[in-house]
Amino acid sequence: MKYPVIVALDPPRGRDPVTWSIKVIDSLRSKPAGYKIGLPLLVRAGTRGAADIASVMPPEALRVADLKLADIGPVMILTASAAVEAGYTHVIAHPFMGVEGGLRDLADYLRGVGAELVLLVSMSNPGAVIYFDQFIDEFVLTGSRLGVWGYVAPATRPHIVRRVREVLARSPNPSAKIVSPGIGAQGQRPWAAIKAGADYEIVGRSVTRAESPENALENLYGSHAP
Ligand code: BMP
Repeated sequence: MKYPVIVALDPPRGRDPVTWSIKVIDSLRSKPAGYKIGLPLLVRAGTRGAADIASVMPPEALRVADLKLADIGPVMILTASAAVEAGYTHVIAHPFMGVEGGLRDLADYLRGVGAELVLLVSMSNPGAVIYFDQFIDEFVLTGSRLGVWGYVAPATRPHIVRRVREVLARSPNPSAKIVSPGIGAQGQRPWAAIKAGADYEIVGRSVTRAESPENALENLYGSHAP
């Protein structure tokens, strides 16, 4: 890993999602810490396509399935298991369904197969202040009870990242990870979330849609050291 970045593979419309993703990964190789796929890729490429994409990622890369799960436990397991079987190591879920009959089932399933749960505690869009931001502490404490690997918190509002880090510091697992989207295309500068306490920044379009994703990543991260 050269940069603490997870690259979001959201293929543009009109491009073959698998070919496009493999080209991005070929350009970036091990420079980012990992790669993230989500519904824009899965609904078009299916789990077979997602598996082909996972198979070209460097072995040490974090392979994040951004499913943003929000359902009853057994149904979340059906979805998460498809991503795990396709080679993904980390699964993102919403927290607001709660633990009983929801997140506990998912956490137990993922632990059993050696995969990791990541909870979304707030989002990078401005509207997230209305609901998500009201429950940051509760969401982090929920994750802490479940022993989650980490949390998604918005790079666009660094005070939320700082708050998650503060709550984690008093929790049983202070070294849980924070991953932060919102760099580049959504307006935030590289390293802003890392400086606020995140472990990884999520970057999509400003890297993946460049002529050379490698040069774009270097231009974003190499020239603005923290
Ligand atoms: P981009 O850098 O192109 O804006 O991509 C950001 C990525 O992070 C997208 O895959 C998006 O789904 C995801 N994301 C986000 O932008 N904000 C959030 O709060 C949570 C996300 O998962």
